Amino acid sequence: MKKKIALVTGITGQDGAYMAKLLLNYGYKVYGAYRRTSSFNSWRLEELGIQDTIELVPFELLEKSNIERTIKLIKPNELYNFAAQSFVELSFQNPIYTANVDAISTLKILESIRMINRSIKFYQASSSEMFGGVTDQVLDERSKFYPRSPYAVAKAFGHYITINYREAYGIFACSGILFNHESPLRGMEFVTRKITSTLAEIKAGRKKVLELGNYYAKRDWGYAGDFVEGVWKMLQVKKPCDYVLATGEQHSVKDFATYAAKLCGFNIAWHGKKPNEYAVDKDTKKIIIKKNPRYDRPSDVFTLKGRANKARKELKWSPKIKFKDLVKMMIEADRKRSIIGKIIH
Ligand code: NDP
Ligand code: GDR
Repeated sequence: MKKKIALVTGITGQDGAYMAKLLLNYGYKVYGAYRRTSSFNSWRLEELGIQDTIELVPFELLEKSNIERTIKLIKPNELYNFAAQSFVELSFQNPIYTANVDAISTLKILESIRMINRSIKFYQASSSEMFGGVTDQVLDERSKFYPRSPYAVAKAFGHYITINYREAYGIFACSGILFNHESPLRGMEFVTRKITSTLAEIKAGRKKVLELGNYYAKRDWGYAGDFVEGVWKMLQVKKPCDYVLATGEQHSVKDFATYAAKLCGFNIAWHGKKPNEYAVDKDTKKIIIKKNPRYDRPSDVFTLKGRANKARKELKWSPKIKFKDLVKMMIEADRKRSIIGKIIH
């Protein structure tokens, strides 16, 4: 039987790498779309051992002609669009760039599919950040959006244009509203990986202190490996639809850091008053976690918790890895890396 062909954008990122691995396991021919820069960022593909089994294709979201050429050349059955400027904090500094990459480029891909081949199935990586300021409820597909960053506003455009191309042109297009998902392959700028990598480096004696912004932000953190399974399932249903993927469990940044410190072998105690609490290592009496307002956002999202009932029912999807196992997995990976002096930046 002819292999199904998948085009995965954002192949050098966390989700692109896990998605590619899953698709290879399911017998797909996988093309990984990466953007050409002066140095190719391949560490995640190497960690998963798939750098030689996927076909890499240069791909720049800002170039419509590049998108069209790639789709014509590869003729994918399924296109997973993970590529994005995905760091919320950076979107406050580069809002126009973020809008171009995260909003307009989604439209460019959809428009290319419309012009070239409407039978290509399309997945758009939407985000729980679109709910943003909605603080009083557990969130699902019916909840209102209240984006609180240029990133979230751009993602809301991507979400709605995906629905519009499905309804207007009959394209099999799904928008996955994914809550935060993490892993040892998470980028260092995101708070979970920043915590696990910095604590590992403090333990190894190469760093002194972990500086964070808003400790009290709460997130529904799941495992990226579980979430890409749900994404794949979205493109296998009969009728395209939008789905929330979430664990339904919520923890604060402070909870994450406290548990990670414990697993890293620190015996910490919190002192001081909100919002400037700090954590002292009781064995060395040194401060190892403290507040730095530099990491506060102009408008933050304080709480996010999702309900993935629709995905559970229709996709038979449920997350397997629990919060504590996720933190453990990330700490263990960063401890290993820091011992051999190879924390990846
Ligand atoms: P990453 O930041 O790890 O990966 C982003 C990818 O996009 C990288 O491969 C990056 O390439 C690529 N990229 C960035 N700009 C461009 C461009 N102009 N042209 C082509 N490629 C580009 O993100 P994640 O893997 O964590 O997330 C995947 C997607 O899911 C993103 O769209 C994100 O917004 C969304 N999302 C993520 C969630 C999460 O918790 N992880 C939750 C909800 C949504 P390079 O390596 O060169 O920088
Ligand atoms: P988020 O993830 O903004 O939810 O976006 P991030 O890990 O960056 O922040 C989560 C929360 O932690 C607070 N925080 C800090 N964040 C960072 N990065 N660094 C710090 O030092 C720090 N201190 C406290 C933040 O203020 C925030 O409230 C992620 C990305 O993957 C998006 O692409 C995705 O869409 C959403 O998750 C769902």
